[in-house]
Amino acid sequence: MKPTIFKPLKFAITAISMIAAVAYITTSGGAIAAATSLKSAPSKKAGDFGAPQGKPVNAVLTSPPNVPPPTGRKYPAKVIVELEVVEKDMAISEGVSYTFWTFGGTVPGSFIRVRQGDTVEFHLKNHPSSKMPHNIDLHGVTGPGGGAASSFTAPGHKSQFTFKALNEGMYVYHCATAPVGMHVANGMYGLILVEPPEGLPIVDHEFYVMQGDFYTTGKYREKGLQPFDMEKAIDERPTYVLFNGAEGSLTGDKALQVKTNETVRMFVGNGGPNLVSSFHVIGEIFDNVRYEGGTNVQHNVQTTLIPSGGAAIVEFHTEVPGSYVLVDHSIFRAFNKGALAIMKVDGPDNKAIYSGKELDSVYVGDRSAPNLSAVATAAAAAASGTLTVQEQSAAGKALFNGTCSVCHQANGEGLAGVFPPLAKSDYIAADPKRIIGTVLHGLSGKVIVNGKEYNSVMPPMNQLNDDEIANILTYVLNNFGNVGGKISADEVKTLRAKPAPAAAASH
Ligand code: HEC
Ligand SMILES: [Cu+2]
Repeated sequence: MKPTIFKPLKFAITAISMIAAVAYITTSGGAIAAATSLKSAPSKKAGDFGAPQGKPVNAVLTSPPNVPPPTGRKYPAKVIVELEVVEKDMAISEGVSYTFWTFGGTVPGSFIRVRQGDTVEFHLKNHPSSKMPHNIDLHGVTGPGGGAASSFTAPGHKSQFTFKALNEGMYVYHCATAPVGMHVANGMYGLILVEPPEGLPIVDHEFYVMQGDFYTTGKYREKGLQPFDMEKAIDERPTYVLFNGAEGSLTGDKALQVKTNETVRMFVGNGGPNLVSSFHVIGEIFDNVRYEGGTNVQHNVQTTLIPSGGAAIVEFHTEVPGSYVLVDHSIFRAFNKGALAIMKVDGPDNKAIYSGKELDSVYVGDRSAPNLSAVATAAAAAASGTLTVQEQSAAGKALFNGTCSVCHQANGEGLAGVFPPLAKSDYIAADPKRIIGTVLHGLSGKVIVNGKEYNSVMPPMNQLNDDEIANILTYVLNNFGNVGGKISADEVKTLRAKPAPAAAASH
């Protein structure tokens, strides 16, 4: 955040210039009904700024997390939007794929940016390979169905309709073909920004982030192609809650990149279909939030609520370098369902504002690894029955670093007197297979590792699935000077099915 002292002044100026801009357009365009506009002041009303001027413009569409450049126009134009629906399999998590239905090939769909008063000629195409018909309802459209009735498009067809962008704001669009919930759950939503006539203030970075909840028949991170689960969707029990359509879509190599002392604007949408988002950036405070995508601005916000089928524009200034974690602060969604993204801020330390050392793994878990491609490789190999010890170890390393290293440390040395070493552990050597139980059921009471006594508690880690435990333990066995060997997902599965031993259950 920025020193508060500058804000009221800056905003007063912005507000005055906005009013001035509206006044200018009103008199020059002459199309706003004066009586209603005065009554509804200070908020701006819907405005029809007259017939489109100049040559028609082709809208620039971008894939998330990118945002098209400002329109930069001072007059209303005819804007042509071409959007294609594509149904395709994409990764929803490492080693997990899902058949998404998309606007423009991505989840969320392409970002559309127009200016208030523009006349938008909308072309919706449905790729010939699609199995379903689709349409589009844009919340920025004034008219029945928001365009849905005019845009019903069978596979291999296209349709066209035209609307005037009367209200400025940040709007969601989505498919509204029956069963509507299923189309939305499969990723059919995106954002359309209707800029105010004077445009938005210039910032250093603009990003496009959109949350959605997903319902698969398999469990969280269960590998392979996962079908949609209608029953879970109706019960509102998502398997995944995600930013930009995939776990890891904005982490590791794909994290958002900014520098210190920059201004950042995020257009944050929520496609739902079911959940309301408590959008928060760990370690930042929003200087400005245009909540619900509307015209009012709220300052100094920690967490902003984004309804399903709604959006917000958040702005902040970067001071301290490090990793900032975007979450849905309904926090199990972040750490157990995937609603987690990272913004990397590069630049010199700023000890006056924050002194601390960076501890990525505390918040980020396995997402602090640059990427988890080894996990995807291992999943593919497991599916084809050719999983090697090396592949298991490589996948296990990424997961170990996010899960076990918090206590046992990345080098497996542990912490004297608190967390026993996994390195050269005689406890492991004595019975390598029993560590499956250690991870599944936890461990408590007295244990002696390499001649030193520990009497502490390791919590059960049974939120990890069979693959993950097998790979982590294979990594442990083949590293840190341990005995070697291999643990298979089947061995984990077999033990998981048995009741937990009494000793671990009562600690
Ligand atoms: C919250 C801290 C914590 C985490 C996370 C954790 N452990 Fe432990 N672990 C412990 C403690 C504490 C003990 C000793 C328990 C006791 O004193 O009875 C232990 C014991 C062990 C042991 C047996 C003793 C030894 O050193 O050989 C193994 C094996 C082990 N952990 C593996 C793992 C693996 C693999 C993971 C990740 C899946 C993991 N642990 C995650 C705290 C943790
Ligand atoms: Cu659809």
